[in-house]
Amino acid sequence: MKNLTRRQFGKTLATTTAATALTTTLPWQKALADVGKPKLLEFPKGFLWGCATASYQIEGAVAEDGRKPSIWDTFSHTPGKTFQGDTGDVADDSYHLYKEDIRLLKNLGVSVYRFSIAWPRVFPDGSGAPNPKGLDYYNRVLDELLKNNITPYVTLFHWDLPQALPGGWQNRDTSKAYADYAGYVAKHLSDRVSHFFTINEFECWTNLGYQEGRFAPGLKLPNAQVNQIRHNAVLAHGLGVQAIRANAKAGTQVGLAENTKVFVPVIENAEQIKAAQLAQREENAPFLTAVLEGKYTDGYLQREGANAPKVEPGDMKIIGSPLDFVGINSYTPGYVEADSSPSGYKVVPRPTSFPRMASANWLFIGPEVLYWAVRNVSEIWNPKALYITENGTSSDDVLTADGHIEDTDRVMYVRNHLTHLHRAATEGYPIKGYFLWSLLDNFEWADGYSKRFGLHYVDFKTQVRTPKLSAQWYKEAIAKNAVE
Ligand code: GBH
Repeated sequence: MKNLTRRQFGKTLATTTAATALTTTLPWQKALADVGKPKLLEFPKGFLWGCATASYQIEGAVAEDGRKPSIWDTFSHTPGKTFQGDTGDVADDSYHLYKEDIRLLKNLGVSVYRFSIAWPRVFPDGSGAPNPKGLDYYNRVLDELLKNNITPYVTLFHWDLPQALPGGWQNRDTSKAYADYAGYVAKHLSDRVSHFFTINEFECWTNLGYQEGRFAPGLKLPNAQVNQIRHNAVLAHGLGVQAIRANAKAGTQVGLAENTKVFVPVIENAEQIKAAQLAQREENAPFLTAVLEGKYTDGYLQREGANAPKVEPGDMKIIGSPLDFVGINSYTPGYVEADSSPSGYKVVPRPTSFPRMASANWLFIGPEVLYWAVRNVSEIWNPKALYITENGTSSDDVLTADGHIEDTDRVMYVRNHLTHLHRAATEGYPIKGYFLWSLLDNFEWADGYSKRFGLHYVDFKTQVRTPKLSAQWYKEAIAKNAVE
């Protein structure tokens, strides 16, 4: 009776009569015992499990060892910009507690850790003279990670732009300053760092920082100017790739971490999959598409018309500099369906009833997003390697009287997403690893400390870290290299 298919199981059930003696084990009971066995979804051997964080969200120590302000220091200190005026002045104090944080990583059993370097520690004025004490901190972090057999994956820009740079990202010179900074870091750290991410989430900080004004520097610029900033951003990426290659040890891998909009076909058939991939390319035109193709799509240039960015000769070639891998930050899906418009697709608005995490109104739940992220990007652009560089959820975590955090919602969210990532991994797409956002509760940008994304609960008064249920769950998944 072993290994019944569902159909056979149903038939067996239907033909089992009440006359069967109740003292013997019924066929369906045997079948059920089989059905109930855990089925491990094993990831390919060597799949990399990790966690991610970012400098301004965890470090604190904003005025120590020569660091000068970033635009996030200025913004968070401006009344009314962040939840209850929260700032990153102290955050998780990981600047001092990094050894403890690396112990947490070690205890989880991760093999990789993605963290970011604060540009204003290394070049306090953005350009000009480097500050050796700034890099010293990252040297300490790297040495501690390597001592613990954890491979560092380093992001060079996770939004903390040095305040001193004249004109910020509105100024094309900032792209050049970024490249100098990236080359300098690569030169000094590539003996121990083999993977660099140029820039984290173009779309997020350009839209929210320069168009909607909800992130630093809090501007609400017209679209033509924002498009120019978007262009400066991808140009910085391309110049950064070249500077890293020119300065780093041979074999250093370079990529980016982008929260590309991911489109899930409404029905998994050829026509709808094609529509999802058309949308994937077109709706990400200013960022991932430009970077991976070295051109802006005709559709983007037409849509933007007179507002399209001014492109100087040679820019697009720089922007399209070849990459070693693509990192995707993915939290929530979009849906499209095929239609007869010239684009061939229509973005489907979500019904108001679409489920989302109760902790955040932007966290729509569609775990299949991880499968389609990997598949769409692979089939459109054929990158050499892919990583999920962020995925996770906030949760209304409560510390119980006996010191536990039972974040079953985070466990559910992560498990379901990994189930779909497993599909991509076993279908042969070049997905190499997964970084959970985040190791710790931290400064969640405009939401301050009101949103908790960590596997570890942080008491921001005492800096005590407590592993949540999700940390225990993740640790077990990593040990098994599998989800159930
Ligand atoms: C990532 O952004 C970031 O890389 C990371 O730093 C961050 O902590 C993490 O995700 C979690 O947010 O309610 O309309 O104000 C992901 C994209 C952009 C999603 C900002 C939330 C605010 C939505 N995030 N967005 S809103």
